[in-house]
Amino acid sequence: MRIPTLLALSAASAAALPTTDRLFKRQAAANAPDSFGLAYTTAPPTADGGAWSDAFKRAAAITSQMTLEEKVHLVTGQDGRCVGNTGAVPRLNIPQICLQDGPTGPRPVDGHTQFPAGVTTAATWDRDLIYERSRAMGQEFYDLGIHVALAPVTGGPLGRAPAGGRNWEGWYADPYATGEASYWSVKGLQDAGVQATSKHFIAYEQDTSRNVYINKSAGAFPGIQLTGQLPVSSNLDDTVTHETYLWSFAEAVRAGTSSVMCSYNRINGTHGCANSDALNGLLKTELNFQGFVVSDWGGVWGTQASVYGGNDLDMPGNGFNGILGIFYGAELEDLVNNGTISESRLDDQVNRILTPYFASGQADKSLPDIPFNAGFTTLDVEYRLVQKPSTLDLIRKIGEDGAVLLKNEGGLPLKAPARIAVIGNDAGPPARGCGATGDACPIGSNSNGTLSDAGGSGYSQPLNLIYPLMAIQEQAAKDSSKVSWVLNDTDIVNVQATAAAADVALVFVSAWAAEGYDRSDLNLTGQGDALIQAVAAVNPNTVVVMHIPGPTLVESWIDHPNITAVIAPLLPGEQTGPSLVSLLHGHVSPSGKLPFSISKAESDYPPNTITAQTEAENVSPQADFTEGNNIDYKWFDANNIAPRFEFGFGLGYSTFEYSNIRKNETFAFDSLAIQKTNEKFVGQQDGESLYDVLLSIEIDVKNTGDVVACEVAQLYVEFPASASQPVRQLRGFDKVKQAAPGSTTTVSFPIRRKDVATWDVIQQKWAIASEGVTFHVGASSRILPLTITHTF
Ligand SMILES: *[C@@H]1O[C@H](CO)[C@@H](O)[C@H](O)[C@H]1NC(C)=O
Ligand SMILES: *[C@@H]1O[C@H](CO)[C@@H](O)[C@H](O)[C@H]1NC(C)=O
Ligand SMILES: *[C@@H]1O[C@H](CO)[C@@H](O)[C@H](O)[C@H]1NC(C)=O
Ligand SMILES: *[C@@H]1O[C@H](CO)[C@@H](O)[C@H](O)[C@H]1NC(C)=O
Ligand SMILES: *[C@@H]1O[C@H](CO)[C@@H](O)[C@H](O)[C@H]1NC(C)=O
Ligand SMILES: *[C@@H]1O[C@H](CO)[C@@H](O)[C@H](O)[C@H]1NC(C)=O
Ligand SMILES: *[C@@H]1O[C@H](CO)[C@@H](O)[C@H](O)[C@H]1NC(C)=O
Ligand SMILES: CC(=O)N[C@H]1CO[C@H](CO)[C@@H](O)[C@@H]1O
Repeated sequence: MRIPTLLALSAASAAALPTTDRLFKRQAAANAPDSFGLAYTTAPPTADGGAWSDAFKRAAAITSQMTLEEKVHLVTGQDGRCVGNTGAVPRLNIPQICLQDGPTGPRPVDGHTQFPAGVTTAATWDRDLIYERSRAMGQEFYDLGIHVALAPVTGGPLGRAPAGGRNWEGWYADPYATGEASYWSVKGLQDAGVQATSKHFIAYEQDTSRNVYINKSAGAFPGIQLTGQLPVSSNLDDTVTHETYLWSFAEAVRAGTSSVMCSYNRINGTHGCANSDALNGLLKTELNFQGFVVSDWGGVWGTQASVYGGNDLDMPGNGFNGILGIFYGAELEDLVNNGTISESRLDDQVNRILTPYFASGQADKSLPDIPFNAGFTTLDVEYRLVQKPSTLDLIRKIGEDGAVLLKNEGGLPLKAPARIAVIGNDAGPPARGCGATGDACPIGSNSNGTLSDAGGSGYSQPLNLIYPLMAIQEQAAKDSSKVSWVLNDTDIVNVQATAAAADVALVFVSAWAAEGYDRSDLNLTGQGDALIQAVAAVNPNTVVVMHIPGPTLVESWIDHPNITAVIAPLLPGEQTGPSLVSLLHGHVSPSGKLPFSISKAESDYPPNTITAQTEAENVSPQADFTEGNNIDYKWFDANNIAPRFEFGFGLGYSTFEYSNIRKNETFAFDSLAIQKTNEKFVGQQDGESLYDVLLSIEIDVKNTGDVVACEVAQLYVEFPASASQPVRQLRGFDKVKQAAPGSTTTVSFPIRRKDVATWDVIQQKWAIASEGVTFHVGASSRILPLTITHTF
């Protein structure tokens, strides 16, 4: 299916429509394909900002005192000590606002934490841990003097492409669950006093051909190839935009995110950072976003287009030697002076940057100074201890609760073995160390030790990487067990000799991923499969540990009778060793569940989710989202494909029984919105919100095993066939924590209007399923023993 070519309205005829029509008539007033989005000349200006009304007044009072030059300076990236810096206005006490990577912790500097990646945190399915991780991370950003954390990833990518290079930075291959994580991760960062950046808006689902703007006459950017190819265009219809890709950003706005980063990809042919439909329409009008849009670094391709299109802050602008394009600046000043861009639009840009700055409290209590220089040519890394001892406990717990036990035929927990063999490079220390100045731990290859985090701007240096072998030896010393190891994956002779002589062989494998490209396949990296097979051939108690960033094929060995357990801690951060040992030895029962599906073959996922063409083949590559809403498990359900391990699946050392599904029809107004969106629904009355809770579905979960354990209960909604929706869609989850053997816990899933609504393209509103829905509840997307129907 190709997206039909759109009728482009001229700016003049678009301006003739009343504001709301203009902003919602996307079919008509869309951005012309392969052009900049010039359809709207004004973004809806910031209003009182809901929760930010005082901050907005302070911002507006400052903005009104600024000269044109000062305003332009502020919205244009400047050289400075951070990866991104706004222009300061010292006369009015406005400092350079510092923006710094990234989603697994601040970088680069020594003394902070390498947190578990988003994907591992997602696998805990624990909103409290999602919040606590961001809160602790936010404190580290704050203590390093960073105003704006370039985190979290809130659904771009969402995980449409199983091989996506950056999926691990985000959460679940599902909009609802990613929405929950977006909300709690934004809130956690901001409660620590740092401003959050929700990214990447929108439909940023592949790194192949993301094609950053490079000023060819200014020089070359290290590692980025010069190309004349435009960024890939994500082409998706209105329904899929709302029901799948916008959902998690709505939750980020509800949590009060300070900023949203627009994406490198084009959307329906128009650059993400110049896309008026997306930024002015969806984000600033429909979601009522009151903060600032910041371009991804090199995401701006033209000043006028991007300011019209709804981007507020150009990054890195004059930073990085101007190589990623110096837009805004003098050109913006000219455009305002000659009336092409109204000064009120520029005022709005400034207000949008200053309002969350005031709201965050950062103007009233200056931050610690910044102990690094992350500029383009210099990288001065200093040591400032910002890691708290309690953060190590927290990330160890996330590592424990986010590891997914995929297979267990008696291999785990370990039964006080006398001799343990540890096999594989992924168990050991990185050969080149964990340098602070580069991303040496790891970058470019995963064959340099254990994979605790993946690569790119989402990578964060560990303070102390406690790798698996180290932690296993520490435990073995207490147990008087013998540990032998071979960390060379290709030294099969020694691998087999060592594995054969042990009571249990722990074989460590990984799959590498990094920003800037996508995985070339879904296989383990290097010799992973061969290594596992070599070990399993000689040891009847082989336990596989997988450090993986997303879907990874296990078919060539998963049914091997000598493989007695398989556990996937994903990317657990710097406490990777201790958290794994807790699970191996049964100090804690595993309770992680997959935030994506693992298939039997790569071809089982939706086809063509990575558009890969050279510049010669196609200067304007297109990614048509033909699978619609059916990403990940919804595709397997719709096409009756049996996955190897389904979305939401994970084992533990105990067992749980689900029973007694019932409704609790107590209504509750939305109590979570820090900023309210403008999302509308059919039949809406004054005072009602799309996020009001209509009823709750309750169930009982009993621990029927022998050990204290946690269990993630999940709720999926099935719409009537007439709604043309995915077979089942996740709309609730809850983690039963520390359930004692024999105990029963009541789980309650609140159902909001949006959870049982579909997007009505004609009315441009959500429509609650009037024919009613069926709720399915259970332990995974395919283990759903309980059902109940409800009519609204
Ligand atoms: C893309 O274009 C389609 C077709 O006109 C439209 O319905 C949809 O809302 C657009 N998506 C975005 C994100 O602008
Ligand atoms: C590109 O670089 C040239 C040479 O340094 C400079 O004159 C020009 O302004 C730059 N253009 C942009 C958009 O950065
Ligand atoms: C306004 O200024 C811009 C930037 O210098 C220039 O490209 C454009 O042609 C000018 N427009 C008018 C109407 O003067
Ligand atoms: C790993 O083992 C292979 C096969 O024995 C050998 O050729 C290679 O040199 C070893 N690598 C290292 C780093 O020792
Ligand atoms: C990935 O693994 C499968 C199954 O082991 C194998 O058939 C396939 O050739 C591998 N693909 C690549 C690109 O190595
Ligand atoms: C399992 O391990 C034993 C060694 O204990 C070996 O003899 C046997 O061949 C292995 N099984 C398979 C299927 O490789
Ligand atoms: C129904 O839900 C309300 C609100 O959460 C709660 O106060 C009440 O106890 C619940 N009733 C039953 C019977 O569980
Ligand atoms: C021992 C080992 O595998 N070293 C690798 C570490 O990473 C570098 C760079 O990617 C490779 O060249 C080495 O072979």
